[in-house]
Amino acid sequence: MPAFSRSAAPVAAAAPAGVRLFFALWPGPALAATLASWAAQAQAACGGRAMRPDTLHLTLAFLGAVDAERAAALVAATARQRARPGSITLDRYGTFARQGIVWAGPAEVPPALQHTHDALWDWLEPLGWPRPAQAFKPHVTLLRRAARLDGTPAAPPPVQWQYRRYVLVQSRPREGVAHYQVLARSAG
Ligand code: 2AM
Repeated sequence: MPAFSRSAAPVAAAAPAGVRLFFALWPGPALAATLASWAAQAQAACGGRAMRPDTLHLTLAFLGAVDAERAAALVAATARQRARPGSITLDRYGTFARQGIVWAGPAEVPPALQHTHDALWDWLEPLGWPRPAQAFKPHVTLLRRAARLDGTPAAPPPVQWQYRRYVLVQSRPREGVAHYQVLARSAG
């Protein structure tokens, strides 16, 4: 069965005051379990801290801190947005050296995913969130604070991620560990 994008946490009624938000694709449990095994394999070679299976995701748009009123408006409006459904081939590991991140991602950005990202920013930009200057680099962070980035192993055999919705997520860092709550889902 294909692993459709699905939230790991219940949808909350509204966002509390001053929240840190981002839009993401969220894997279903089967894909999250596969990616967790990738994280364990990568951790054995690179060290660092593996993301918990229920926190694995692919960020489409990071908004940073958002006040309660705008957050509530976003929660309501997200349910009226639509992703362009598509499939992502996760087939490689990459690193962000400065943050000690090891990630999994596609060798090439699928056009439907690029379109979903661009359409999301077409919506967000007029609302006041600046579109990132850098190109979209879709990735699922597997490890943080990895020490041995030059020892990154080859990725396991590719997996397909079929998605049809994205989610608006609140991030609550606690003691250096991210806790995420899905606040809203796009129409599907
Ligand atoms: P990362 O996994 O590459 O660190 C929640 O923090 C999500 O938003 C994570 O996926 C994280 O990406 C991303 N994120 C955090 N800060 C960001 C920033 N300043 N710009 C873009 N994405 C960011």
